[in-house]
Amino acid sequence: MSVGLVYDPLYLEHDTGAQHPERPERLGAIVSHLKEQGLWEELTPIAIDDATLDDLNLIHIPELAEAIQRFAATGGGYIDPDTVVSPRSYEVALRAAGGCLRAVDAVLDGQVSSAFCLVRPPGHHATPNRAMGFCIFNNVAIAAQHALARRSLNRVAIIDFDVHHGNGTQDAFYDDPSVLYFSTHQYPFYPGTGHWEESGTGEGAGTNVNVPLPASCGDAEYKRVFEEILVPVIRRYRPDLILVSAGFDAHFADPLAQMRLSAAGYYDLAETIKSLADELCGGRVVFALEGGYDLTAIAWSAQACVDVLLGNDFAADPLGRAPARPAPDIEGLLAAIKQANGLA
Ligand code: OKP
Ligand code: ZN
Repeated sequence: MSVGLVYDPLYLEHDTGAQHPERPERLGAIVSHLKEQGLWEELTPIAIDDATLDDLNLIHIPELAEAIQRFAATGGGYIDPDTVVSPRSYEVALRAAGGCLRAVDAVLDGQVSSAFCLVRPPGHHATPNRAMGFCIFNNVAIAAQHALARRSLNRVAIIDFDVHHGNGTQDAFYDDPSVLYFSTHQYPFYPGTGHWEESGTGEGAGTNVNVPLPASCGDAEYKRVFEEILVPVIRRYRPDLILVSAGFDAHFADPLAQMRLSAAGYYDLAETIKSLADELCGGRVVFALEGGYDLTAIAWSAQACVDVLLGNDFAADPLGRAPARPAPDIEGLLAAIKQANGLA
């Protein structure tokens, strides 16, 4: 069972400035942690290249790439209050998307059984026509559409456990039944979308499943959401491939959000995803990094996912479980979501 890894030092060259949470040190922390833990050498490096304009155009309007390229070439700056383009950001963003594309190919070719992509900038907020929320191109959406359009898959499931709603991915596939988009996220929160009533339109009706959670949900709440909603929804959908928008910003130590997952909680979520992949699509699953801004939390949470893919036990982390607090009541919310999705 070989587990592929996508990483390129070019990913460090997207320069967001000293104050920005989405900084190169995020990848540095994960890479050095995986090396210290002896996991780096257990992973199979996947050869990558840059996404082409044709690849980007699987999801984005051609004007987006043109605008980013021009902006970067003229020195860059902020595209929105959160999103920086530095002089090398265009080439880095092309390689982030390219990394996810090659990971999907490596899994579909049977070169590796599963893969983890350590990429930046992240992608899930990038819509077909705009970059936003730290994201330039939608790495996971592009990889999903590549699998469908070029590798003749029929159905791809995208599981997005980043604490923010992946509005860009939702937009890309809102009317498309060949992609199931499932997201857990803090709600209400940035970017404002992700209500459970946003369920898809036209042929895509019912293939967009949002689980908008109140702040303070932790390991127990997420486990329940995965068991009671994710598992039946994915089983019913029968994907040919699972992609994961793996954001580690629902960790209790994250500075941007107010959820309470631990690395052990992430291990459980990844185990559920891995067993769905084993049951439904020959284990074919690709994780791609999205957010997560506490360096210790993301290093151990990324390890938790890698350990699941490698078949290793959970490695106890120094942060441990979130300090005890009253659990938020998600009973009514889950009942409504089950009802809306025909699971009740
Ligand atoms: C990217 B990813 C209000 C604050 C918005 C943007 C957060 C982007 C998160 N302007 N902050 O999903 O982790
Ligand atoms: Zn996020």
